[in-house]
Amino acid sequence: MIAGKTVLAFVMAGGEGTRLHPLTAERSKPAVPFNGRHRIIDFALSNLINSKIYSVYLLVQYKSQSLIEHVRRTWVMSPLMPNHFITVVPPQMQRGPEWFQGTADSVYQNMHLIQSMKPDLVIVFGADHVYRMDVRQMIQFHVDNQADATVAALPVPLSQASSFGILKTDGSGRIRDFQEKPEQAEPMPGRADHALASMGNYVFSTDLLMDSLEKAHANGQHDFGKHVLPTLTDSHRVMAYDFATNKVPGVHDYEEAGYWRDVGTIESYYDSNFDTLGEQPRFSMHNAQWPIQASPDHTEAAQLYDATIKGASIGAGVHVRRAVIERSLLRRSVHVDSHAEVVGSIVMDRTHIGEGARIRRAIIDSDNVIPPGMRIGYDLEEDRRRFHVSESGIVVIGKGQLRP
Ligand code: ADQ
Repeated sequence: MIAGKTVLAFVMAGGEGTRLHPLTAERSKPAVPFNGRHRIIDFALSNLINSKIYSVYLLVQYKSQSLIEHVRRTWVMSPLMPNHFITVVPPQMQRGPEWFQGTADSVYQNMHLIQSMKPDLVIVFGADHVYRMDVRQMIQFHVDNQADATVAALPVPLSQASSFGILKTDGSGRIRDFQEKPEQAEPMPGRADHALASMGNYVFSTDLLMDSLEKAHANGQHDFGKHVLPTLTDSHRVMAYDFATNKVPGVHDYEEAGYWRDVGTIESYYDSNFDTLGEQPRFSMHNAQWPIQASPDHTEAAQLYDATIKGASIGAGVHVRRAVIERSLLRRSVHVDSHAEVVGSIVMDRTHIGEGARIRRAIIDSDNVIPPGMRIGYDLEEDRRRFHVSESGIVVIGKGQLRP
């Protein structure tokens, strides 16, 4: 029970993540590794579990194998508690021959799960964001305001508004207008350079959700942001929950208040990883009172020999010999040979960096072997011919793209 209500959670983890290519070439966006040991999905799931919301269906679709394996390893609930589960739900064509056609359709196709549990409230959360949130506070807000639906919201710079659902609220916080990714968003009252954006996290009263999903389906509509929410704001009490009011314990003063990032592009993914580095990071991965769980790992400790390490995150099983690692994140079992240099880069599991290689401003996915002496990030023209290079010049090497 949260705020006196029974709650069922759906986490929509089926996103294709095309803008994160090639990191999403073999896995869905929520399964993309983040920081030293995590995957992006771990934020949404940790927030729910830390909020004592234990009945969770995880809706998966595209390239879900690695996500399913990660959830099986990391997110096992006690078999003794029948209402405590994180269950992966692939499309089962329960309502016709089609895959999930969009976010609303993914829940529509699983309405039988709502009918069998009969919760008071259904919460529907995205799986693609880096943040800490006490979800109970949002549910309490929904109940206190006698809302039919509640959308978590925060201001974003106007220049980014076309990537989000943009809300207009009245003085009481009730949403009067919802536009999904408008070309030209109107600024918020009192903040000329910002618009109020949906975080893609919703609380619904159960009856309204079921009714809206049936109607949307009958009209050939499949998306919460494009279809369901814009049609509800006139007829129902849909409230905006101000994420800035959400308080999570254990956050340090130096961290950015209300940190939340949609890590949907290579740039935002790269920046958000680096936000976790430093003596006073913008977003600390260390918070004993609100932990972000990662998969249990029995890899041996890292071993560093005559290495120069400046501001880095070093995962278990990493071996560095007489090399320089600067402002970088090395995930599990990365090997760096003598005289190599890794600067401003993210290097994922089991990648081997050969002797004398020099890597700058790159993301190297798992299972690559970088040949001795190779330069990456120094000549972007050359890098473009062999690798993916993002708009701002971050070189991305896909999983296992370089093998001997
Ligand atoms: P987007 O992030 O563009 O906008 P979308 O790509 O639909 O929306 O993804 C939302 C969530 O649903 C993600 O976690 C994704 O993995 C998942 N998802 C997408 N398609 C799915 C499918 N077919 N089956 C299952 N899961 C699926 C949304 C909202 C905006 C809001 C932003 C905030 O539509 O209004 O501003 O999120 O980032």
